[in-house]
Amino acid sequence: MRTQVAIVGAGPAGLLLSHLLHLQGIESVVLERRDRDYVESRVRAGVLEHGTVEMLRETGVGARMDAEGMVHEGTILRFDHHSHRVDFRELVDRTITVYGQQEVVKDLIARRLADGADLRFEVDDVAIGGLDTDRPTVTAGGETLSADVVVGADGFHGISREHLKGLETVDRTYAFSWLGILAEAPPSTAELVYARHENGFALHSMRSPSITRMYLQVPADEVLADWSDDRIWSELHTRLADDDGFTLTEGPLLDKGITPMRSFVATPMQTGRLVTCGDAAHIVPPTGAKGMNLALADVRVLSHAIGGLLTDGREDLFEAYTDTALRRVWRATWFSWWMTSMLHVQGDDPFADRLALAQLAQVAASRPAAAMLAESYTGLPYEQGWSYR
Ligand code: FAS
Ligand code: PHB
Repeated sequence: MRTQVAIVGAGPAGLLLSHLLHLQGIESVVLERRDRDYVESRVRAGVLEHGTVEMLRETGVGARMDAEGMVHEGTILRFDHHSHRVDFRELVDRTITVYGQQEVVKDLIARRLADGADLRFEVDDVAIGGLDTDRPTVTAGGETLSADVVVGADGFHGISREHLKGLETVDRTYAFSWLGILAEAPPSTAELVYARHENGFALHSMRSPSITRMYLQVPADEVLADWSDDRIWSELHTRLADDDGFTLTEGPLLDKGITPMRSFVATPMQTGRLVTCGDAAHIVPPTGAKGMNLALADVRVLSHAIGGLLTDGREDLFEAYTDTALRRVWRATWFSWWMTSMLHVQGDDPFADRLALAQLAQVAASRPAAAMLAESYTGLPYEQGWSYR
């Protein structure tokens, strides 16, 4: 069999790429090793940048997001038991939308299937070959698919990155992880609260008017079994408390898990006609809410580059993909590291902890510092000339 683009992975990156290519009349096949229910129920990111919202809306997959997503015009930084609001609308005239990653995935799968896409779930033993030709292949389930381009959208633990020639990786692991919960409880705040308490970081986010999403900083090697529901709630009350009467509403836990924190960038993001995007190429700590947004920003550039290659015979855009994508990847990697360093307690480094508090005070007191946070958090403007078509 043959196709124009073979995509490994049906996460947000693989699915959006398949959709954006379809809008250009370019066919693709998506091969996903998990089943559809698993992919649609994985609880991960929760915040969509301004540009992500516009891209999903403009490409016809934003209707449910616009109906159910929660638009936020600011966020709260809480330290020394006081809250400081960063006003996105006033500072940069942009907003974010709280809408779970799994909802984006459901919307993309529904649209791709409605458009007759070749989405293959529960595909085992995917293998990539023919990379020294301009007809690379993907083999799975005993069938070989030849393509003009193979895309590794297979996440951090995927198989595509290992095929990249001259691969160089840089990374940083952090001495802490995030314990995340999903609770059947109405959010106790209208906007996200990022709290830096002497016990550690806590984040109050949400998924809907009746579902709250929260996180606690825990040691990197923490064991989930050591955290009873009562202990989780007790620590959330402690870390989120302020001197202005904040109260936290509890509810039954629907999900809990521990996510390690790392920064990771692999270059190049392409070899011949194999190209990677999203978590297959880079990982950021979730503090800045960049992970999924950065994956989708890669796809915006990549869909334009593949369109240029396969529709207009332009090699230049495709060859420039890595350098173009990396400019945003590194700015988002810096921002995610900066937010993580500012908000998490390092414990064994009192100098770093004092710097973090000073950085928070700077953001709270200085309009330019607050505007810099607001600009990156709501999403850097996309580069000129790189559209998704
Ligand atoms: P994904 O990992 O989402 O998708 C890759 C897909 O490829 C998966 O469906 C996988 O099953 C499939 N695959 C892998 N190997 C394969 C193979 N060999 N053959 C076929 N298919 C294969 N980001 C935030 O912004 N905020 C958060 O709070 C946040 N929380 C997170 C929590 C966790 C536990 C994790 C792991 C990530 C979190 N992220 C968060 C980051 C996350 O949202 C990613 O940035 C986002 O999923 C990236 O999307 P993709 O690049 O599509 O990769
Ligand atoms: C989430 O709602 O899952 C979320 C929100 C903001 C972050 C990280 C995670 O910075």
